[in-house]
Amino acid sequence: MKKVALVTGASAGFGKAIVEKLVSDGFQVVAAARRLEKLQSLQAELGRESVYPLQMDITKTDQVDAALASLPDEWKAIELLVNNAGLALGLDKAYEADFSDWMTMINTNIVGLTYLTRQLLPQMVKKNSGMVINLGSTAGTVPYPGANVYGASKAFVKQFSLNLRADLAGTKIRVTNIEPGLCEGTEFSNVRFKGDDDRANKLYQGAHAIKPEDIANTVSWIAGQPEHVNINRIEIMPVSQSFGPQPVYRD
Ligand code: 8X3
Repeated sequence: MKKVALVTGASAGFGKAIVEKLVSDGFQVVAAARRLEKLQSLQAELGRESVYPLQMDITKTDQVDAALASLPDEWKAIELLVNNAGLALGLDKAYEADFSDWMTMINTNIVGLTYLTRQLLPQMVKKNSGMVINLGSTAGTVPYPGANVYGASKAFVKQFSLNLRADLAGTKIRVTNIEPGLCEGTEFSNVRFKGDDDRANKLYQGAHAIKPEDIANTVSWIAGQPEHVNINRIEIMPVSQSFGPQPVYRD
């Protein structure tokens, strides 16, 4: 029998590429997102036996409960949870940022991710088998102006991932935090800049940024490790991106 994975944010970007890769690796994938028509296209592309479209908004706990309860029996035994859904909104300084943007990031990147994980972990613990792969960010480690709540939410995801490992000690369940840097080919910057596509496109010009396929390959590699191996964290940047000096402002 094929193993079942559940991927959130599966309608586009990383999530879609991860679904495609996991299906080619032999998983049956529950593809979860808000946009049902995009999930249905993915199912049409990859086959009904390989993809199950699951419409849900992970910020709405009642929708998550109802969606999980609606899964047919052959799609219920989720062995691999990929918590990919998340977003950045705005790049404004903390004293100018829109508080409702902060709440949306907190509700998606933190509340949604933790709720779904909490709902699926008991069945993994009961079977003593499973894997959780979270999508963090380099922004969870490297501060930068305007990252305020986005970076902090990804720092949460990093520490939550590591703390899950602590709680799951003695079980065979594995947890990984993938921490990408600059990535193109997703809706990330178009969402962050609220539809200012020119600004989003400029960010990637000449940068040869990471692509969704790079992250999908990483998920596939992690999922393919022997069962005694846990990849705790993996940080991935394009070669074009590196580190700079810390600024010092002087009088
Ligand atoms: C994406 C990386 O640098 O845009 O999480 O915050 S960055």
